[in-house]
Amino acid sequence: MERTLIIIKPDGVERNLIGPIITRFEQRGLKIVGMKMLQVSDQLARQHYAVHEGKSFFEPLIEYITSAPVVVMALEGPQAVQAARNTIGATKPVEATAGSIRGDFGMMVGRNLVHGSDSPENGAAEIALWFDESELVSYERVVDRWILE
Ligand code: DAT
Ligand code: MG
Repeated sequence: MERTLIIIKPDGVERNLIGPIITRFEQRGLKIVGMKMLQVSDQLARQHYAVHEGKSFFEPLIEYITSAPVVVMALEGPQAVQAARNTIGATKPVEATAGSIRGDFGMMVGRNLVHGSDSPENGAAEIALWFDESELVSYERVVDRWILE
């Protein structure tokens, strides 16, 4: 089963959107297998966004993600990465489809509310970066037979 790392970024937390954002993923049928709130360190932020190092938006991005607490989740499901990214919407909120999180709640790329891993490999790597194995759970949901065929 595929896993993806979701981050509710500082604007999502500060704007009281933790609940509405989690609801989108829960309603979709993705299973939460890890969840916590933390203040991101400068070091963790730079590790997480290492692929963007050197780009013009890198330093503002580090400042943004470390500016207030975040909520991180590990979500599981078939094609969890793609499902979550569709629920999140396009990187630039003005280009995100209405009905997606960014399309419904966002205006600007530097305040786009949520992170989602972009491949199954990065999903696994990002979950390993943000979570200790002991913080992840494995459980059966009774409703799964009504969500997964
Ligand atoms: P995504 O978060 O949709 O996976 P990404 O991995 O390309 O997007 O970039 C990571 C974050 O960096 C993104 O959520 C917001 C910021 N960012 C990306 N492209 C940007 C740009 N052209 N200008 C400003 N910020 C940008
Ligand atoms: Mg990305």
